[in-house]
Amino acid sequence: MQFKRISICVALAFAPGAFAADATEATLPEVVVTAPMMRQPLVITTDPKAPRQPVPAHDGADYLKTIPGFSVIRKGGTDGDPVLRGMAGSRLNILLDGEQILGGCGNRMDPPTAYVFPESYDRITVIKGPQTVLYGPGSSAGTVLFERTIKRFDQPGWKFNGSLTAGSFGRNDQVADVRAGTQDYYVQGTATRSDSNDYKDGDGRSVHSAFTRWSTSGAVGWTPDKDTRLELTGTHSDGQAAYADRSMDGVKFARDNVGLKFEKNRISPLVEKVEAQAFYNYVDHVMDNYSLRSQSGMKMVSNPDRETIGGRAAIGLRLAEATQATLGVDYQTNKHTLRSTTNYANLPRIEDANFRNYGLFGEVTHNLGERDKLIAGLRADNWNAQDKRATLTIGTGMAAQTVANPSANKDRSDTLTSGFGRYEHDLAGMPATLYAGAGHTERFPDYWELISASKESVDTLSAFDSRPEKTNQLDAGIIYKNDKLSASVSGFYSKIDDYLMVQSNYVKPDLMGMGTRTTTVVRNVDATTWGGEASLSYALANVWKADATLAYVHGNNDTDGAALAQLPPLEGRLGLTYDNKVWTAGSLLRLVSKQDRFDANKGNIAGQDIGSTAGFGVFSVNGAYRASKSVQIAAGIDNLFDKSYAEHISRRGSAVTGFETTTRVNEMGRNLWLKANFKFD
Ligand SMILES: [Cu+2]
Repeated sequence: MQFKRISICVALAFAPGAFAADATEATLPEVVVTAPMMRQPLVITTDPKAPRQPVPAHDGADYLKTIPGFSVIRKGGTDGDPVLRGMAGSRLNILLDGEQILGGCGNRMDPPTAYVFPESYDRITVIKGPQTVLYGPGSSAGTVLFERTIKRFDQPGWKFNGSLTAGSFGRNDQVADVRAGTQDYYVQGTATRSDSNDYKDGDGRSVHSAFTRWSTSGAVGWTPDKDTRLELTGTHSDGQAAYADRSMDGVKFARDNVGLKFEKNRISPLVEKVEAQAFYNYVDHVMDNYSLRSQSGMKMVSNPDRETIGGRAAIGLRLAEATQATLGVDYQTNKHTLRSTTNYANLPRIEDANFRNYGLFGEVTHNLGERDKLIAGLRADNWNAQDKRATLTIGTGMAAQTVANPSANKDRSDTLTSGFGRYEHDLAGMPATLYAGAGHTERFPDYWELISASKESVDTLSAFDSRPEKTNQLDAGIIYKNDKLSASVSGFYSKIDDYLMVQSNYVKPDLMGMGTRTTTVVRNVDATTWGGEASLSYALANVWKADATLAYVHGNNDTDGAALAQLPPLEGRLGLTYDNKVWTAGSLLRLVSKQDRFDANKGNIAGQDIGSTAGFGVFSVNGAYRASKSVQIAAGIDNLFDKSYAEHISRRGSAVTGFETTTRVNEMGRNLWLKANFKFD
């Protein structure tokens, strides 16, 4: 049964089949308005090269938005923070070809997705919930994998994949990906560039949001036989981006990367696979208040950097006919430095923190007969973090004071455990799978929760002693697929102990002990969340297809007796597509409900609640033409009725000279785009 085979193959979940399939499919993909249906429990994959509506910024976060359950905290035109089921930051593990990358910006201009150029990958995989332990520590909300698919060349050959995009507000993107090889060797070169001017919201107000981003990457590989691969990769990328939510812009987002990967399949009946990889990621970020905007007040500039080094080794074992296991170790260390003032280039970089983690993990899949399956995993992480800040800056501007850091040179270590178990059952006589699982994740606080922007704890001037966050989550759902109808429902219920909440405008005694001041603190609170996503796709006739999706999350901050902050409201999407294999036409209606469950000034490392928001609806249309096997042209009008709106969780608008200040950073008004995809071999 085809359905079952697919689900087994992913449950083996060993860096989903790097050799399994090629990105090149028979036909060019249709316009994605909502990500493809979940085909295996908790796993969704989507093609980053396919045209998408609304046209995404060329960064990782905007691409995830087409997957129900995801939302993005908007800051400007690009580099928003992705959020899954209301969970942001390091609750979502984001891996680039298996590598971790951590941003440099203390004010979160650069989530990991800011260093993702989606079209240089072949697939995006999302695994919802704490239901795998294979991809690094702490991923309590989910895991996102941006990956290339490398296929050994049967005979000498080459392939080209590319795209050109043009759109409103000066949007223009160019992407080229060339692969060539023989049976034994291959090379790949990829270049992307994406550029946009400031966009306008539905009321015609300009939003300070222009960006330019580019990337180049290369790979050389050795494939001496069909089961062995050794690959060396390198990436250099950079960009600049205007921010509408703060007083500075990002003028440099340089990334340098080197990776080495080895994998060997089918070693013996017992050893199905061995894989090992090592990587180096370096991020050099500069932000200032004068390069991309008219400066107001004092000149400010800051230049943080971060080096992240890591590795992973895993072995896939066929323990018995029905039992497969993956065992492995992973390692990650990162060091962050910061230097400021306009003279920064001549100053030494001063380390403010470093982190190190060793992980040990094992995951087992056991088939119980034809229709039932058990999957379970366990992981242990040994963490260490050092606070290298001698002093802290309390207050801003004229009120800023430098004080001794109470946690200067403190060192903390924790051993954390995570695990999950899941049961999957294929119904008899029906193309449906039911699943239910329980997971536990312990997440070490990240740089933004312990160190950055001088965050304090309630009692002291440093948040360095914040406790790890513990998530206990139940996940359950159903997947159904027959000729005409595909449907899936995934629900969750989560109890989070010591949820790491970031609270701004927190009132504390001032340093003299005479009055009060406000600051940003990190608090461990207890929280409960529940919700889920549902998707439905129905083929009305050969050429017509209707889609509907729904996503909802409800959360309580149990400690404060309030709504949990930064939760997106109920959202639904309705799509209708006509596709005769040559021409396609589609429409998308996105309906978002009001959100009056909020808790002002509370949230996460990327954003805090502002207030309630009204509901809105956005209607978009698209069309595409497959000119040949190699060329596809797609076009769309997003936000056809020029609705002016902001997402509930988006950041507060900041006063930028020459721009109107809005409550939140507004989304794009009506915009047109045209994208051509090319594929030759
Ligand atoms: Cu920054």
